[in-house]
Amino acid sequence: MNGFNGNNFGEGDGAKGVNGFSGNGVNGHNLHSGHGNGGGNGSRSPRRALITGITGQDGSYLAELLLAKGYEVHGLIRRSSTFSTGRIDHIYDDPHWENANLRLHYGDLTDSTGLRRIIEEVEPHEVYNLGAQSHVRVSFDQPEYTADVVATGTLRLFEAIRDYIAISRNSPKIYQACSSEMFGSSSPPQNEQTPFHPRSPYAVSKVAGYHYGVNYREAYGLFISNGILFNHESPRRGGTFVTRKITRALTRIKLGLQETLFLGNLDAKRDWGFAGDYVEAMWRMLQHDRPDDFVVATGETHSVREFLEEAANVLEMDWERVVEFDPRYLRPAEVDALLGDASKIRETLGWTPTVTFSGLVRMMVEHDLNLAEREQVLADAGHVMRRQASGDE
Ligand code: NAP
Ligand code: F7E
Repeated sequence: MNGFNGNNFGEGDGAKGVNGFSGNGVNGHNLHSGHGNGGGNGSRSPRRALITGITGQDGSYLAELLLAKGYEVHGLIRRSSTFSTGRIDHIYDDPHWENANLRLHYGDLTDSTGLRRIIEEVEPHEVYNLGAQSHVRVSFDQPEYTADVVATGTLRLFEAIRDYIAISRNSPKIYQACSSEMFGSSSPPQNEQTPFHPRSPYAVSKVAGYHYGVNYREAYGLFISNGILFNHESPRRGGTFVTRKITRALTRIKLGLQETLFLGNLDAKRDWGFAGDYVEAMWRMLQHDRPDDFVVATGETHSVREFLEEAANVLEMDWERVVEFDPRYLRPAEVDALLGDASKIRETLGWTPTVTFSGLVRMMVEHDLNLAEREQVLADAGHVMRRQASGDE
């Protein structure tokens, strides 16, 4: 098949996939076998999606959703000295299997030639641009890199798609991951009409990505939908975002694996939803008959302190005895209060969240308690506990 597999993840790694799996994924089983839409060696699937950021929280849920809908899913993956596929190992197919519906390609949003090559090979019908240096605090430490990936990376991707459209008869629909951080200091509630007032290099770069989207829509007629998503969390959330940091630490403290949780500003308020619900909103935006901008949120806001209280209640703990303030977790400029008004997507696309705030906290705590219990078994068996160098976020 015309070089389709030429850039497939795993190419060049000998007989095994790049992760060294010779079977159908990390657990030796494939949750998505049986879709049978044809992989790289058979006839091409009528619905192909390319996801940048597939190894991230949202990328993993979106890949699951699209596979379940029968898509052939392609993901952009960065080369790393350690494996970064932990969130998608359970849906990973051996690329040598003819019916593999999940294909990974080495690439990077800072590398335009690679982006062009992958788009020409995949010939996607839908592109979801989720790749980003997504940590707000880190963006103050690495502003230039953040801009390169989040702002210019978006521009590179749009340009690659524009050139691809010119040489093909295919015009992919594009989802652009924007953020409630773009609203920054604008007063809540925030909706599609609320002015942007970004408060971090990350947020400034997301505003640029948003405007590239609008501009390429107006100038070249590209189908680009901007999803302005408020915070969304899950058991797959990165460990340095405050929700997961709290649920990981409190569960470990509960089992005696850790003593203290150091945090910054407990007064910040966020509109926290469940990531699984939010990827459904992304997909719905691309099934709409025209590109548009949509706020995605729960319409409820809670402080970091309230998240702590809720998590501690599930564990029947007194959080005030174990949490300490550390100024290193404060930001040079803070976003005090976010509360989304998602009326437009509810009325236009029929999207509503299914997981409540307390349901989300419980889901994360129960997951992390299970992780901590496993860690405790290892500790009790005398295995040395591994400390994690997670940085200063
Ligand atoms: P995440 O867990 O941090 O995942 C980010 C993904 O981007 C990872 O797959 C990462 O790859 C990849 N990436 C980083 N730098 C890249 C580069 N230079 N080239 C290609 N890929 C790169 O983020 P998330 O929570 O899933 O969020 C998904 C998107 O939505 C991001 O754009 C984020 O900014 C945006 N967003 C998130 C939220 C939220 O609350 N979660 C809200 C609004 C908007 P590695 O695995 O190799 O690091
Ligand atoms: O911080 C406060 C912190 O890092 C939430 C990203 O997905 O959502 C996320 O950005 C709040 C902030 O998320 C700690 O100051 C207190 O006010 O979990 P976070 P974020 O900055 O809201 C948006 C929508 C995105 O687009 C981003 O990609 O919690 N906070 N103490 C702390 N935050 C962290 N990380 N660590 C602390 O110790």
